[in-house]
Amino acid sequence: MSSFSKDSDNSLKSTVKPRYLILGSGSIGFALAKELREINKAVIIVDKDEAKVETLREEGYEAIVGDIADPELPKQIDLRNIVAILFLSSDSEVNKKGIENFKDLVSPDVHLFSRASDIIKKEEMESLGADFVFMPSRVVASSLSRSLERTESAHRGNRLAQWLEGTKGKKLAIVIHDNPDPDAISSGLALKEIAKNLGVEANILYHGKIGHQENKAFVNLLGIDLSKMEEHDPENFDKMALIDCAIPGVNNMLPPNSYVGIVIDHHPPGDAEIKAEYIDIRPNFGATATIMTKYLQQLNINISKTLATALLYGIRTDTQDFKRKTDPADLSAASYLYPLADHEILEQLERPSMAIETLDVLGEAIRNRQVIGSYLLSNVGNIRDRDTLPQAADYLMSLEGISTTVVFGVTEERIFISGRSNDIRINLGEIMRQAFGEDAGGHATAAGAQIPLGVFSATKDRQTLLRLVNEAVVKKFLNAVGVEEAGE
Ligand SMILES: [Mn+2]
Repeated sequence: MSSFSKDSDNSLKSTVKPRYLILGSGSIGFALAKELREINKAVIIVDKDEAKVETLREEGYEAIVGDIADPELPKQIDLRNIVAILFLSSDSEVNKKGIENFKDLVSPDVHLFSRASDIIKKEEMESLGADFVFMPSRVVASSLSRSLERTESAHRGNRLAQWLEGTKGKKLAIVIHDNPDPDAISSGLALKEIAKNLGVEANILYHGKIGHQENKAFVNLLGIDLSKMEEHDPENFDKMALIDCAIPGVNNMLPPNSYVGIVIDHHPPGDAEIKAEYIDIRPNFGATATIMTKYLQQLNINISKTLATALLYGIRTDTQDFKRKTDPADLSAASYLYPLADHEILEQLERPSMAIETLDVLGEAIRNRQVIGSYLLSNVGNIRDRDTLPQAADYLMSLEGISTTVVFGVTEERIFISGRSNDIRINLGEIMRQAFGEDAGGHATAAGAQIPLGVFSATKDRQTLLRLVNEAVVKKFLNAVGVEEAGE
């Protein structure tokens, strides 16, 4: 502490400040130096043009006259604390020489950035040791395409808003594809929200089934309001929107020649002619929910937790968690939705199969319960996931008059037993050990055991095996707690 005075501490800081060495102060080099200085980075600029160097110095830059290709150049520069060297000459050969001159004189932690005129030069620079090589034409092109996308997206937002404003006071049918998935459902929900913001009342209509358990859970957990097409004739609406599908009668129940107001979809349209007043099809996107998220952003519409969760789940399922047909737009939409979403619900949706098995096991446990005094024992039969047992044992504790529960089931090799108790007279862990041997244990209020099926392996059919297991477990447990089994 005492070895640094305030002054020496300051000077330490200034020498430690990382510096960027810019070689070549053409339009790119100078623009970059300016940007780096704006974000408070230290830069040193080298250029062979003396007048230019003079001007740079007048503007307060640290600048040196030098030739990038000159092998003596590195010796003229203080290379301490250099974090990156940027070779920015428009002449690729000059940059290559520069890379060769500097590469062995600086630590491998120093990043070497270089400008190349074409892909061949880029590869040559990379093999010379450049860490990052860019081609100005490509950088400009990709920046332009991003700007274009932004402008387009603003334009589309305006067009959709205009269309909806023209529909104000009327009723809109939002038709999503048959047997809708989370992408279709969440996209329909988003359009409904946008419409509501612009004074248009809408219903989401579908035909078929909300099939998978996951999709049912999705609709239920988020409380999404959908109507069956059979119950709401689309003919009774003033306008119609097709979402996550594009052609009347194709993957939806609309009559083939229906007049459509809006189509928003991400499926490649193929050869079919799409007819609608407003069409937005973006086949490069992984999900229609991504397109809808863009609209919500563009139109500055408040995204509720439910809507954000739905759209995020829609994007994730349609892109299979960004593993299939994913566009950067899908990722940016997802990252926009992420902080707005309900992660507890998303987590529940991610483990639906287990939740459903838990329900099945719970159902079995309730059906097969055997109550002896305040003890409840239940054999749930075959199980795949042993974690469902403690959940069932927990749940059954809420039944009236029950102070101890024991739920057991059988996998291919073992009997698993799980118990809960709030009976202060017994220590369930002890009882389990007494009843089922050393592979048992736990606490006074929560315990478990497992028994290899070896003992029963001679049993031919599964039904008989389950019956024998049941008899043995119930008997052993009741013996351990000192209760006579009634009626045996
Ligand atoms: Mn889709």
